[in-house]
Amino acid sequence: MTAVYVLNGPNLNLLGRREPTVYGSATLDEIERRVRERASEAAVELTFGQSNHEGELVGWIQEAGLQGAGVVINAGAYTHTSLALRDAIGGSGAVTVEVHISNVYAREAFRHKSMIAPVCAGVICGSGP
Ligand code: CA2
Repeated sequence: MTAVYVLNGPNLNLLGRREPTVYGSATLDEIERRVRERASEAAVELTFGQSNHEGELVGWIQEAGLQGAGVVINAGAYTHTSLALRDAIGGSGAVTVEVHISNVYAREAFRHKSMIAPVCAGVICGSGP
């Protein structure tokens, strides 16, 4: 069975409660429900997680790599800063797709640089929750 880890980084637990004009009105629980529905239709074994802690995200990425699972990650602000996440993705061997709710390229210049994009299979951004 195909396995996928869907990982969410810092502050994404606040989705739907603040800044709806930027990030939409869906909560992370609602997003998880939708993703679980799709995963079950596609017979994908899903692990869904959110953490405000870089090390916990690193742990899940390593776990995914060891299990031969893929990773879909919205690393939040760590996208732009985290060498640890980049090394985890690159070193784990987990095929990883970077996602963002907002179009980071239409926002501040500091959001245009992704530390993790070079070790990801692809990037999706700006399509909302
Ligand atoms: O657009 C995205 O998905 C981001 O990954 C969201 C990050 C931001 O740092 C990235 O540049 C782009 C921020 C997540 C913060 O989430 C909040 C949600 C609701 C209220 C406040 C913050």
